[in-house]
Amino acid sequence: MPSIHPNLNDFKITVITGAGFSQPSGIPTFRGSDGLWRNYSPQELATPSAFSQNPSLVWEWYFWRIKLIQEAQPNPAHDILAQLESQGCDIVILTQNVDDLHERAGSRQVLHLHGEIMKTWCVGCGTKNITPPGTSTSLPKCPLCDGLLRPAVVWFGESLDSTILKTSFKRLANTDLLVVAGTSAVVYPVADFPFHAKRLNPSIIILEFNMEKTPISPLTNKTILGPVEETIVSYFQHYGGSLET
Ligand code: BV8
Ligand code: ZN
Repeated sequence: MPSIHPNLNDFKITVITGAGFSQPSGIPTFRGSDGLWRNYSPQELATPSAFSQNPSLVWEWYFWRIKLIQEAQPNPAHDILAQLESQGCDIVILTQNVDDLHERAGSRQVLHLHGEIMKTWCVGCGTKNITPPGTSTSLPKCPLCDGLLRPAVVWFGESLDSTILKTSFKRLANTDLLVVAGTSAVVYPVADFPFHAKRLNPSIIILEFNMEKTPISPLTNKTILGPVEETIVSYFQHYGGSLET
C-alpha cells in the first residue's frame, strides 16, 4: 500500500463513519434502498418496542446482518484509516456502525457510538458481553439465568453509552481534522457532533466524504462526493500538505 504523507502525523484526526463506510463491503445501509429486509425498514426493527413485541423477528434480522458481516471483508476505506493509525497518526474513529470491520482492518482507536452487533447482553440479569449468538434460528438465551439475550446495540429511543459520549466530546474538542464519511447525518445525537466540534474549536477543518450532500455539508470546508472506498483513499494517499485537500 503506498505510504501516506508523513506530516499527517502532526494532526489529531477524528473520523465519524456511517453505514456508507461499510456499504462497499456489502453491508446494506440504513436508509438506502439496499437497507430493506423482508420489506421492513431498519428504523422499524431497531427499537425496544419491536424487540419486546416480536423478539424472534428482530433476532432473525440481526442474525441475517451478523452473517453478512461475518462473510464481509473490510474495504479500502477501512484499510486506509487502519494504515494511518499503524503509521503513527493520532486518529480516532467514532463509528455509528455496529459491525467490526474497522477492527478487522486493523484500527484500534474505535468507539462504537451505537454499540456492537457481535456482542449481546442479557435482558434478564443484565450480564454484559455474553458470547455472540451463533446464527441460529432459536432465541439466544443467557447461560447464567436463561433470560433473553439482546444485541448490544443502541436502538432508537435508547440513550448512547455515557462514557462513550463523554470520550467522544473530549476528542471532538481536541481535533484538528474532522472527517465525516458515509453518513446521511440525520441520526441524533451523532448528527450534531460536527456542529458541536465547530462550536468548541472554530478553526477545526471538517471534510465530508459521501455519495450525496447532507445537512452537515454547509458546515464543511469541503464535501467530496463519490464512493468513499475511492475518495477517502486518494485523499490520504495524495494528501499534499494542506488539510483542505
Ligand atoms: C438518543 C444501532 C436520547 C442499531 C442505530 C434529537 C436529539 C436526540 C435524539 C433524537 C433527536 N431527534 C430524534 C431523536 C431520536 C433518534 C433519531 O435521531 N431519530 C432520527 C431518525 C430522526 N435518536 C435516537 O433515538 C438516539 N438516542 O438520542 O437517546 C433519547 C432517548 C429517548 C428519547 C429521545 C432521545 C439513538 C440513535 C441510535 C439508533 N441506532 N443503529 C442497529 O444498527 O441495528 S442508528 C443507525 O443509523 C445506524 O447506526 C446507522 O449507522 C445510523 C446512521 O445512519 P447512517 O450511518 O448515516 O446510514 P444511512 O443509511 O442513513 O446513510 C448512509 C449514507 O452513506 C448515505 O448518505 C449514502 O449516500 C452514503 N453512502 C452509501 N454508500 C456509500 C456512501 N457514501 C460514500 N461511499 C459509498 N460507497
Ligand atoms: Zn441473564
